[in-house]
Amino acid sequence: MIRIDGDQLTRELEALAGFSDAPAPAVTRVVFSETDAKARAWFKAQCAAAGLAVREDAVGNTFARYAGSDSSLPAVATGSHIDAIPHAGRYDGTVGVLGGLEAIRAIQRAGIRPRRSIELIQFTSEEPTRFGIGCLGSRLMCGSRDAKSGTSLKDKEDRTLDEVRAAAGFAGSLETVRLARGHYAAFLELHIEQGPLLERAGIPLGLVTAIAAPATMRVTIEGEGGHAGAVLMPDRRDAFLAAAEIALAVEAAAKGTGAIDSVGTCGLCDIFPGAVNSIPSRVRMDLDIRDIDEARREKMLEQIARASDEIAARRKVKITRETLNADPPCTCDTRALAALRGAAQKHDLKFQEMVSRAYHDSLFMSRIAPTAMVFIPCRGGVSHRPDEYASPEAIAQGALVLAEALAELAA
Ligand code: HGY
Ligand code: MN
Ligand code: MN
Repeated sequence: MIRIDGDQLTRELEALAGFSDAPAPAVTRVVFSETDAKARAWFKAQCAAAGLAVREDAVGNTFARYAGSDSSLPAVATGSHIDAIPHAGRYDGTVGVLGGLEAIRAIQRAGIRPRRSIELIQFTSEEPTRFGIGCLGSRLMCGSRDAKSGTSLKDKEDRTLDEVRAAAGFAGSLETVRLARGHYAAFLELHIEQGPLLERAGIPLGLVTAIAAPATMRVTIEGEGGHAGAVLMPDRRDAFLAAAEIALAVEAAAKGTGAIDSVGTCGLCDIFPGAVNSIPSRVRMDLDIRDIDEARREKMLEQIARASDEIAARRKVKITRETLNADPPCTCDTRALAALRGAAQKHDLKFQEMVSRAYHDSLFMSRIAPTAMVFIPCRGGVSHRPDEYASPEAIAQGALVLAEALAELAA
């Protein structure tokens, strides 16, 4: 009988939340920071204590394997991320990593020796915070990005991914991160919903059937700086005011599709030179545009591009656009979903099928393995905020369903 040790899982989530560059209850844990290194070391020790074989690849994806009886068979995998955006919560990603660890331990405690190995993965840099693109570890794993990322991706200090990962102790060619389709027999990810639907419906589990298509557009606006008091308004080419109109164009594009699944915002806006009494001469803004329908998302991007060209001409500023990522959505695998559904039914747990509006490493793992996700409710649907919260019983239920599904797929 598979049983989850909810108390240990809660203690481990608390311990992991302690590795943070922001005061509790917020969590900030940016990839390859000192704090991230400490959290990684702690996590690897927890996996070793469970008797798992631990390895890391060239970009810091961490793999902890419970050996099955037939090592020639592709393993079944589960996992998520432990990096956290600034001033985030303590459950995004970590529930899937530590819930996956507890699921494996519960399978071990039940005396189950699966035929297929079960591998827990902690993906590097699921959040776009440091290198501007999300799911870096799983993108390199599935081939959505290649080794050129090592030099093309840079952080705010203009340090390349290769420099930063080497300083964090991860060497070797990024080519070696790539895993072939078929490397895993299936991939499952447990995650908080990061939305309000499960809590509103009073349903403890969500079976994710599809994951929305994310895109990030970087817009750079060059106007003319100057003294905020001395330059008269007719003579100004204020880069931030052009950026403000672009941000409103993002909202208009998302609201204009008529579909509730179209969303967009500007989450990053750097103003140069950044002094209250200096007219912004340059602005860099990153736009986050998503939809579960890829064609509709593309139309939003086109509309925003046209709007920014009109704004540039009217305000006599120079605007350049770069698409950092524009990924297709994914649909989850029916067999992997069936394993999760069977696990929920085995324990009389109600569930609803739903799409994920957040992206996850599953979006990329689905390119190389049959993939599905299981969601648990989070209070008020809040996430990416210090007041993000999932109850111990919801987390334990998610880990139980994950454990049963893993055991079934690995049998
Ligand atoms: O932004 C996302 O969807 C994910 O939480 N990184
Ligand atoms: Mn997140
Ligand atoms: Mn996440």
